[in-house]
Amino acid sequence: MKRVAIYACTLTLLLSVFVLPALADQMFYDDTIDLANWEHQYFVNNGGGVPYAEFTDEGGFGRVRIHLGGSPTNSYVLSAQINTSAVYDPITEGAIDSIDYSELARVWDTEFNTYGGATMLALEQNEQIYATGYQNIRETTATPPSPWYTITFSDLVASSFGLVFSNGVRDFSQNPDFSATGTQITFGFARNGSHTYSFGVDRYTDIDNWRVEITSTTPPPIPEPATMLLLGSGLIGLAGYRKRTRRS
Ligand SMILES: [Ca+2]
Repeated sequence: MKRVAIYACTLTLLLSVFVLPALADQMFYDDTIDLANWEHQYFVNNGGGVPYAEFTDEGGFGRVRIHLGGSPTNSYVLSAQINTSAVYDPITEGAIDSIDYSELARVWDTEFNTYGGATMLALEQNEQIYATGYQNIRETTATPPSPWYTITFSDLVASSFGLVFSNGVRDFSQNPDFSATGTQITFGFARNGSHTYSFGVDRYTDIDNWRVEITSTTPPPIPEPATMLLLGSGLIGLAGYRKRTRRS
């Protein structure tokens, strides 16, 4: 019985020290891409034609259509999709130390021998969109539709995100506020594409299993009651055990 008791107390102590602070971490996940949870906006830069983007529900996954305009100037579109249920509040949940992101992505259709589209992690803070650098979704040699690829971004910090201007350009000298005084952050993803052709084209890329993992090791200034209770009961339990062993 004594051995069981000391194990229980030690386990409780370990839990209070190592497990509970990790509760500050947060994970957002969407494996159906239900559009009811997503807001969509896009940013374009083009002197000819009318570029735009669409976000559609394909039954269990999502599809972003980017329509690029024709000449005379280079056409660029950044399409931002924000998951309105993926809200992180640094004030109550702690400063963000780093973010890992992954998604399943494929190119459904594209023109000629291009990448078809690129993806990035995006977020909204103070009604501004920020996005990371991009990763192309496929090799140019593959004929679409491509297989589903797992795309990952690791150890992202505030400076990994640049403010998105109305023409889709990202400014990496302006970053979101990940500190413990930062306002609410809503996560999503972005797609972009560009071309210099004299005619309009459509590029379609699909997304599934959207996943954002937030690490916030900065502990809140006041320990949560659950932590105090666990730590307290662990210490009291160990003290009690010591007393009893001394007597015997
Ligand atoms: Ca799915």
